[in-house]
Amino acid sequence: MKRVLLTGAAGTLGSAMRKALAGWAEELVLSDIVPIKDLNKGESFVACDLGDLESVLELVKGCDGIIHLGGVSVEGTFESIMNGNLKGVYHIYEAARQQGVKRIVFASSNHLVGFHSREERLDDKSPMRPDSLYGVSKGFGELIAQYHFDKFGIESALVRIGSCLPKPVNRRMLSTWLSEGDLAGLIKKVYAVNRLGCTIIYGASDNPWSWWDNSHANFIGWQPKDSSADFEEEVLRNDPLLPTDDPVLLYQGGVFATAGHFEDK
Ligand code: NAI
Ligand code: 15L
Repeated sequence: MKRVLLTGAAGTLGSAMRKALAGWAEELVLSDIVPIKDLNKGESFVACDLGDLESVLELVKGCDGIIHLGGVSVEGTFESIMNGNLKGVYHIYEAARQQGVKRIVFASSNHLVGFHSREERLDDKSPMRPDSLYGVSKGFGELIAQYHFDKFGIESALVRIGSCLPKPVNRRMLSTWLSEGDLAGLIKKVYAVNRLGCTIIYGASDNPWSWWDNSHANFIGWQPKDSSADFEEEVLRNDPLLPTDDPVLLYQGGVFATAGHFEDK
């Protein structure tokens, strides 16, 4: 890879991916609305609001790949989600189309399917059941990606990330955890595979209690190396058992599914 754009580079996953992908591309173009000053060799920074098309068109110029992590990452007002996630993802794909970028990693989310029961095992054919406006925005992003593949041949990995952090910290994450190393490994595979298409991938490590089946995406050759099993004892000790009738246990999205409508707060 010569020049790869990393949006949301000042955020939690952006910061983790900067470290994990160091040296992978000749140049990693970091972008965010929050400034980044501690640039390493091979990194540059461009401040950009994803809601502004002209700035995004300029940002994407000369890139041969995009890792799109930027935007609102939890539930919020429709206004904030519209700018960061709806306009943001459209602008990224429109810029890719105009500037000739052929492959994108889109950080989708498990909250796009968060209203499925924890009893279900999901794959790429499972219906979208968003648990929040945030989840809805990820569905919009996936459809924008599909449209750009069908009409313009721009390939995407639609990574429905579970919970990506250094280690799982509650019982739910024994199912949803994705290690930062496994996410970086997936990104590398996505850019190495000959033909990607527009493929949904559940972003989870090799967790014994996973709710998700990625066998449709085996052709990418991604095999997560980490497992929440290594943290099971610690998690079970620190996260008290809830009463079995607590509704938060019903849904894969957890509190995103049981919370009220954000705008009512
Ligand atoms: P984060 O909130 O830490 O980072 C998001 C970054 O996007 C922030 O630095 C923020 O300044 C930037 N941003 C927000 N609005 C923007 C705008 N209008 N223009 C430019 N930049 C803007 O989120 P995190 O945890 O790093 O997640 C990264 C991506 O992965 C997000 O798209 C999130 O939805 C997705 N994701 C993350 C999961 C996780 O476990 N961390 C799970 C599922 C999905
Ligand atoms: C997400 O989509 C969020 O970005 C992250 O903050 C976590 O809440 C994660 O899902 C999760 O479900 O654990």
